Amino acid sequence: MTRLPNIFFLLTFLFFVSCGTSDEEEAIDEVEEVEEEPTKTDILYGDNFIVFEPEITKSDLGLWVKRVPGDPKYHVGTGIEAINKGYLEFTGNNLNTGPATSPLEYEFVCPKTAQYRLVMRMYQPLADDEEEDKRNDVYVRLEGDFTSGFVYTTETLETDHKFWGRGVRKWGSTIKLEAEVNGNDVLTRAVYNLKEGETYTFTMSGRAQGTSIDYILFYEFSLEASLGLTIENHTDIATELPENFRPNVVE
Ligand SMILES: [Ca+2]
Repeated sequence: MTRLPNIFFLLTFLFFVSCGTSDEEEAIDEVEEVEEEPTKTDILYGDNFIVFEPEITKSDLGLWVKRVPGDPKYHVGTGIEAINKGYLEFTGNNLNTGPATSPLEYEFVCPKTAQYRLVMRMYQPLADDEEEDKRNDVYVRLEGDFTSGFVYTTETLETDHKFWGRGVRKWGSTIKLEAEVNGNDVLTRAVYNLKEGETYTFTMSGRAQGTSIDYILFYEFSLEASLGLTIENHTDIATELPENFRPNVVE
């Protein structure tokens, strides 16, 4: 008859041990969540997009200059300010063109097999007398296991080509490549067939002096239809795409 109280004691003991373990697990989960807080040095991966600040490159900035508040050349603007209050301005070559200079590399892993379009938030620091087709382009190329998703050959997308757009004294975007297709000069979107889990190296080099890049975005091309996006000259991608398509914002 003395066994029953002993069993009761044992079960009670196990109950409290069990509760204790559960609390510890919750505490560990909380610590892990804190450690996973994003920083602006991260590439932000969505289900169907990849976005990052140009400043996160591990390459030497060369003739690219970081513009931040307090710099007299920092563009505040009237709309959405530069994300994370910073961007890179290319200071080499001239306002029209020049060789691919100061290459900046970015390595990312594709989150989902799909077609992705490249766009960048871009600003042209034009003087009053300068035409709107100046200070508006960079060179881009991509390395990795991919094929071209539109009219350009894969080889074209693997080598430096002009990537341009409009952001006339305000934040706009670079949205089109310029390259030959069957002997003709073609200016249209750059679309890449990327594979989930593959690592890609994206390279942006300076072309026209003054071209300023706030952030770089690859988004699944089908979103243009499903979200009803209009991506054309002068579009500010920060306002045209949903807010979560911007880089992590860190105060
Ligand atoms: Ca930025």
